[in-house]
Amino acid sequence: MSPVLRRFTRPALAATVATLLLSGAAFAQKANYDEAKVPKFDLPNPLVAADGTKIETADDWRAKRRPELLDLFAREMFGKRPSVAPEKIKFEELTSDSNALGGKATRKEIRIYFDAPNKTPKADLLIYIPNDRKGPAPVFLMPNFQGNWTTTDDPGVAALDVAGRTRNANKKPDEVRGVAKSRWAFDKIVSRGYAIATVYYEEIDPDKHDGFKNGVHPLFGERSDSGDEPGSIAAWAWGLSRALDCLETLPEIDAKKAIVAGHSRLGKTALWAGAQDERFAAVISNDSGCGGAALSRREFGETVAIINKSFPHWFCENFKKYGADVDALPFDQHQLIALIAPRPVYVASATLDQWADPKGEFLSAFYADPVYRLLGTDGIGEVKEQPGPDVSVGSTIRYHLRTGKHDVQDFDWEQYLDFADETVLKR
Ligand code: GTR
Repeated sequence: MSPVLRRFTRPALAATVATLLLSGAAFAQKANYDEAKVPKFDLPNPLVAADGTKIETADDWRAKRRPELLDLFAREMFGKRPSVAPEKIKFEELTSDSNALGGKATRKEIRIYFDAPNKTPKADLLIYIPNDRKGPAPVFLMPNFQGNWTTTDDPGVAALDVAGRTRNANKKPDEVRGVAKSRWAFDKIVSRGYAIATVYYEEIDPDKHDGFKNGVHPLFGERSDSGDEPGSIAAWAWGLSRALDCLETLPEIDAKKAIVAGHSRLGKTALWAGAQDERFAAVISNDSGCGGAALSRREFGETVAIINKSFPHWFCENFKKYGADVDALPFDQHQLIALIAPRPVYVASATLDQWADPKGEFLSAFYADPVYRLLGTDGIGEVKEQPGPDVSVGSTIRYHLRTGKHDVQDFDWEQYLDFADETVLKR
């Protein structure tokens, strides 16, 4: 008997064996942080179609491989793309103040109704638009975790008692005003000529598993047992596209230069939103990890088995079967990045965020490169390996590994602003 097994008492051992039998994925549920234990794997080739055809031209990619991959990610991971009759979506400007951020910006709050006749569900978009601009401003769209009023001390932003919220649920909304402001470099962004729009993700869909009865899910119609009904990430991504619809209505905003960004679970969301909705001019994944930029087959840090167990509502049912066998996935996350091509994409990691597998995040960016090249860009440029901390590398595909924890910090924003200047603005 191995020393590990000997440590169990008999009943505990029986219980463990039962758990292992119940879940083939149980072995994978302890996170590995040892590079030497990363399994050997072959990555699916983004430029070979499911029927074995080589994808050799940009037209082949567009006509055959891109739709096929989008469909596979929808069917096997995020769930199919939700839809709601466009006439149900309405926008209402609630506030507008041209003297925000010490006079540098105009602040707007716009309510998005997802089912206008019923006034609910709805989500408020908070926007800061630079006052010093020559024309419509390019814009970052980035969802937030705790409410628009937590991103800033600005007392002009409404604090709302959002139904179904899972964070700070025992606190009055006003008690958490500004708590997340270190992640939101509003001043820096606006001073560089960009607008920034944010929406509280739990207004789109609360982050809990209630059988998809709350948030926007009921609008998507009766759920079948097909296994590809949309999970929460699909719903949040859909909400970001509706936020972009709203930005398109504002003359002060250049919605053709909208960059969708997200941190962590919302980084996964930004990637899926950007992959599907080609109106997004660029995509930023900040520490998105498993189910985002990190390669699933590395099983380093959080794994497909672990994420499906902890967050069963994020992905569709079909994704669950891959926890026990990631090699059976018909794609890996480099192909999610490739679906953004030829549009610029930024993947960022943090040194202390091993749970998100920084190396796996880099490798996804790296292995998306052939698609970017096929589509006529310079992809990741001359980069051949993951860089050390605190340097931004690449070209149309960019990457950095920030020193520090799982977070969004000023260093990250500085890189994103340079990236936006050098890619989106120059196009
Ligand atoms: C973690 C989860 C990650 C990441 C993170 C977050 O608990 O395991 O996949 O999404 O939450 O969103 O903060």
